[in-house]
Amino acid sequence: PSQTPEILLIRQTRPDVAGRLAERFRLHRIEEAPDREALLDAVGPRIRALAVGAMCPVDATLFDRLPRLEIVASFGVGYDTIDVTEAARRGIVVTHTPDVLSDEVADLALGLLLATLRRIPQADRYLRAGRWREGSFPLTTSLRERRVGILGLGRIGRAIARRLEGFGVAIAYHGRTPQGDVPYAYHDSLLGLARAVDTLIVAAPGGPGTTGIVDAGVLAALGADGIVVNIARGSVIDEAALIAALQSGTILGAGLDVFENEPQVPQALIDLDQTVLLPHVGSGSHHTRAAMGRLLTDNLFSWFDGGGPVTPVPETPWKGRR
Ligand code: 8YV
Repeated sequence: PSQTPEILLIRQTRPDVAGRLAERFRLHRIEEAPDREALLDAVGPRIRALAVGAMCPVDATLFDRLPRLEIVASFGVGYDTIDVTEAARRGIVVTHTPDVLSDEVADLALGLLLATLRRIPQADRYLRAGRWREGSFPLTTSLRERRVGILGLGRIGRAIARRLEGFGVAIAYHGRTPQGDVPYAYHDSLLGLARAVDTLIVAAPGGPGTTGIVDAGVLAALGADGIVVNIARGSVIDEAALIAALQSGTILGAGLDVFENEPQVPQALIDLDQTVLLPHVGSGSHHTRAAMGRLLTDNLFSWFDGGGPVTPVPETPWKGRR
């Protein structure tokens, strides 16, 4: 067997990532294989690392085909599509790309919040349609005097909160544990937070613990001026309940960068005038995607240099084995 570690790329198409990895490793690309099963049969037993792209499913069925797998390096901070419990059970380390995208996603969250409140895309469409000559664009709701709740005060939630401080609004949050080092009001239940605010920004990780937690009751508690912004995972919001709440006027509007079944977006959300919808672009700048790519490759280089992973997920801490 060759000494060069062999890496399987799944949904990982960035040329800079593949280029840097190819300097040191032997790469196999699953999407380029005419027959995925045949590729797994042929090279699966030699694969020591996976480099995976956005929202890539990685589970026991795949691990079964990769008996020498040591590490999964994922592109993105969220890893709800990776079975980290199973990885931990098998001694496989999973890495992600935290921190390098927090400011970018937080910037986008504020942009989406303002776009939703002040109807910036709708105003742009109004101008382009030549309607300004007919009269002024209708007045909108405002960020002024709003109380903003953040669901999930992790790295990205904190970056959002820091930006909101500059806007002079009241900030509260809900998460599993109160954070000692922030001046924002903590609510020990999501429903309690929703009752206390009129604007909810979702920044919680996806996965089984958060599926559908923004439900009909939470939405109703925001009230008729309620605005929901989601830059996290579509699964955190009960999308059918959100559509119903928007259609009935239970809440006022929603700004969404993520959806339950991407890239499918329910026609009902598209048909609504009070939604701003983005195609999962939170981290999508040249600057930040390049930084994410560097961190992914740094993890693999460090691992095969014997230095351990740079940014392992907490579920698969490195214990200095290998
Ligand atoms: C995706 C994201 O990884 O980091 C995350 O959790 O959702 C995004 O940054 C991105 O879409 C990858 O292409």
